[in-house]
Amino acid sequence: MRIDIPYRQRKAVAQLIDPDKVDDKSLALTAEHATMAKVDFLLAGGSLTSAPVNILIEKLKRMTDIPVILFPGNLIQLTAEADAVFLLSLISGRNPELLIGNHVIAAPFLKNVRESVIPVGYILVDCGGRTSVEYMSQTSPVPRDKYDIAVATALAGEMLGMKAIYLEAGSGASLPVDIKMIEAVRAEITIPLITGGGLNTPDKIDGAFAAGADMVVVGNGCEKNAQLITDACTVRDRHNLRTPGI
Ligand code: 1GP
Repeated sequence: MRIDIPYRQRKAVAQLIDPDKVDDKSLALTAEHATMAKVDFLLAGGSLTSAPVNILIEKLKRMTDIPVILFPGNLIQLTAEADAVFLLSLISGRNPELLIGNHVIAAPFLKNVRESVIPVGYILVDCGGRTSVEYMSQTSPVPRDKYDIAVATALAGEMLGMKAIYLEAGSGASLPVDIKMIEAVRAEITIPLITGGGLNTPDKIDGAFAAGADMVVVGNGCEKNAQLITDACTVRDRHNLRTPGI
């Protein structure tokens, strides 16, 4: 399936589901809430998981028609079950395995589903406190207030052919990516802008959309508050009504 991340035409909400944090009962509830709220995409993955992501994806596809995107935290999570795959390049870091090494290993596996592969320039931003991504990737995030570095990194990602830029605060971050950083990156790139990490209230989601994010990713917040995904979609709908086609 070919999936396009929206770009300026409309806003989208993606819900991240970590296979280790759901059982069959909570997954069925999550799928039901997401379907009712009209979530645009489900992202499946996590930094470090023990439960198999392919099983999670199979279950999700039985439970809902929402497109499922693999958001792989590592090579072990690679599967062709999803409707699309984020081929993440950690362009804020200087770890060669996460810039090309893992991609070389993944490419033969992904060649038969290549039309569903979405190359994403993944930019980790320091949002206070060390995140799992930072530790697991052994890379330094972009400092929270260095907007120019984030912009230059995002531009480089676009020029390298990435189809989207993901500004990541890290799952469960105490603060989301700074609004001014989202605005600065949005002003310069001409590909979809995704942000996530610490978006655990409707106000924070509203701020990210208002600053120019095309898609927000919510994860932890929904695990703690089931209403958040509905609220996130309400905020999305308000933006889409206000600025159709912008
Ligand atoms: C993590 O951006 C996602 O990759 C989601 O973060 O779990 O903090 O919502 P949260």
